[in-house]
Amino acid sequence: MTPYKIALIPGDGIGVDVTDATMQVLDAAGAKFGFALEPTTFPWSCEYYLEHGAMMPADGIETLKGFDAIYLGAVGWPATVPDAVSLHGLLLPIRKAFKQYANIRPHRLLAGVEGPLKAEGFDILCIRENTEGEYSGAGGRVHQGQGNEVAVETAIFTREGVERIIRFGFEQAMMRRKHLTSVTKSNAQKFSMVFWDEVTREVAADYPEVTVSHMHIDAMAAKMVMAPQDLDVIVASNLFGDILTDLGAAIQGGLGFAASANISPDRALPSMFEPVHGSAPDIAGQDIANPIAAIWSGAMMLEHLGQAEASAAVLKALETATGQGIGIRPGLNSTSEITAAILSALEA
Ligand code: GGG
Repeated sequence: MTPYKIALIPGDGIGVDVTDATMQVLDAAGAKFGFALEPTTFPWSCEYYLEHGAMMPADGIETLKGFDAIYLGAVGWPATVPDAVSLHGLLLPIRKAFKQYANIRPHRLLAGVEGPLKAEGFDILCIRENTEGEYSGAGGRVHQGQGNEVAVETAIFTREGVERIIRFGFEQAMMRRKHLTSVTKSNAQKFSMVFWDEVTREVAADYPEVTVSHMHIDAMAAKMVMAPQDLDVIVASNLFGDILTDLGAAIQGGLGFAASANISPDRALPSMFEPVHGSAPDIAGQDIANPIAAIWSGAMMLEHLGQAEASAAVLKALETATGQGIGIRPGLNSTSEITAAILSALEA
């Protein structure tokens, strides 16, 4: 069988540690299920930026076009490169160029993990709009450094962009418990978010089996803490989804457990898989980062590549390890111990 061509971007900090762990597990899954991954590693990162003045080469997007999928560790090294530069120089352009408009982030408790709320039975799928909205990069600053300085950042919501993410959310809800909550702030943001609500109602007409709720972001934050078990699929804008998924990660035990997929429904374009967490420079290279979120993201990549059985086996191995108490709390096990436990469960 032809190997899957994977563009590997370990990035910065613990991105490198968890990418290495993930590839060990995915390679083992390939050996077990009869497929191979052919990774090509790209050193695009803050270190690359310091050397070349850009997070990736000018033809970086063109280079990624020929791959079946992209796997990314983490980006950011704020001591040397401002976060806005690293994010807008690598992650966001890739999401936009390949129309990876659906950022899927699953939140649930893995076996053996309690999380701070002990929210047993909570199982949320957050669908975050990934290519426009508040992260469009439209805006500017004038009179910089002066008393009359002005900064403007425009959130862009297009009918195409809103409609397709809402529809994506409904499709996911149809495969789950058939409940969708659309998150806005349409009482305060009277143009974009009212528009979002209108489009949600239009799309909902095509999915009569799905129960729809509308919530404001502040109320949703409270709801996720008070009664996360009541939620199924959440659809939110780029910024709101980014914030809510860190909250979801906290409820599931921490950012070390939060996986994500940036999906381009256009199969001719590569989708990108990455843990939700950042590069955590303070713990980089010390063999202490939790690789679970990264490996779970790798399992999502296998599923996207059509290797559903292997994907399920990786997730099962992951939960066998956590069920045995491995990696369930920060500092309990090293990166290599957690990876070894997952590998041994997978190979059993
Ligand atoms: N592994 C993901 C990563 O490096 N995240 C850094 C970050 O700040 N991401 C913001 C975003 O996902 O939009």
